[in-house]
Amino acid sequence: MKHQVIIEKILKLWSSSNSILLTGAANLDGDALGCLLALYDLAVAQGKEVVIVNEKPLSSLYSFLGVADRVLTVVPKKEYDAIFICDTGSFDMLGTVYSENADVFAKTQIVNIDHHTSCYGDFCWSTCSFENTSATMMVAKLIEIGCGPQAITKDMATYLLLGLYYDTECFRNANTSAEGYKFAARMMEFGADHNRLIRNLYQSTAPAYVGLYGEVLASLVSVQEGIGMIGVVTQEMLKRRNISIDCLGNELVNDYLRSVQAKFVILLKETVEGGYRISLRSKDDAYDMRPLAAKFGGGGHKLASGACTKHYSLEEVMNIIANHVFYMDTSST
Ligand SMILES: [Mn+2]
Repeated sequence: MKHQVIIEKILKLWSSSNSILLTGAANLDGDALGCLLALYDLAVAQGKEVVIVNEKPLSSLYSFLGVADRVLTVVPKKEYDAIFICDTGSFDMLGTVYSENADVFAKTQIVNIDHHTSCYGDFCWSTCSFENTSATMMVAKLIEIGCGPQAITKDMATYLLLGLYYDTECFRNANTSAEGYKFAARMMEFGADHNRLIRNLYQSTAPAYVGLYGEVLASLVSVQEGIGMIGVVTQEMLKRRNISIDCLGNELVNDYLRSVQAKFVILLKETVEGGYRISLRSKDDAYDMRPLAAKFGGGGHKLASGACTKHYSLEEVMNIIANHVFYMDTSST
C-alpha cells in the first residue's frame, strides 16, 4: 500500500512536469543507465523537455546503444520541474552533478527511485527485496501503471532489460530471482533486443583485453590450499597493451576469474600510484569476503566485496589473504 501511494505521487509529479532532469551515480552502471534511458524516451514521447546528466561521459561499454550523445556531463542552466535520480544511494554518489548544482537540487522537486534502502529526496521510492532485482523493474512498473504497457517501446524494453542483466550478471549472481525472470519475459514480449544485449555485453571483448585476461589466468596464485585463487594485473601488463586501469571493468573478475574452480577468487589491480584495487568474489556463503576486504579498508557484500589500498606491497597483500582466517558464518547477507 505504502508503495502505491508513493508511486501515485511520483506519477502525478511526472505528468505535471514539463522539464525533467534525469541523473544517476557518477559511476553509472547498466541498471541506472537503463532507468534513465527508458524515462528519457518516455519524456520525449510525451513532448517533455528532458536531459540526462552524469558526472562522466557514457562508458564505451554502452556505445552499442548509440545513445552517448544523450548523456551530458554538465547540467544545462535552466529551470527544472523535477529531478529523477535512479539506482543511486545518496546525493553524494552523483558526484559533481550534485556538488556543482546544489542550488538546482535545492529548488527542484526530487524523486529517488532505488531498489536499495536509500532515503532522500521529496519523493523516495526505495525498496530492498527480490521483488525489485533491478531499479529498471521499478521504472517499468512506474511506466506501466502511469501510462499503460503500450507506452513501453522496443527500445525502452531493451534499456529496462539491460538493467536486469547488469544487476544479475545475466542471471548468474545471487540477485537472480523468479521476479527477475518474469520481468525479463515481459520485456521480451515488449520486443526487448536480448540478442543485441548479450552480444554486446558478454561477447565483445577486444583482443587486447583477451590477451591481458589470458596472461592473468595463466599465472593465478593458489592460496589456502586451493580454496582461493588470486589473479594479478600489473601496471606493466597494462602499459604493454595500452590499457588504462580505469577501462578495466568487472569483466575479468566476474566472468573469467570467477569461472575458475575455487571457493573464492580475488583480483589485484596495481594502480598508477603503486597501490592495489582489490576485487573479492566468493562462490560459497561460508566464505564471507567482507572481513577480508575490511583488512584493506574496504567492504561490500558477503559474496562480492572490494577494497583499495596504497599501503601494502604485492607480497604483503598476498600474505594477508593467505593467512586470513575465515569464520564459518552462514548467516544471511
Ligand atoms: Mn541496481
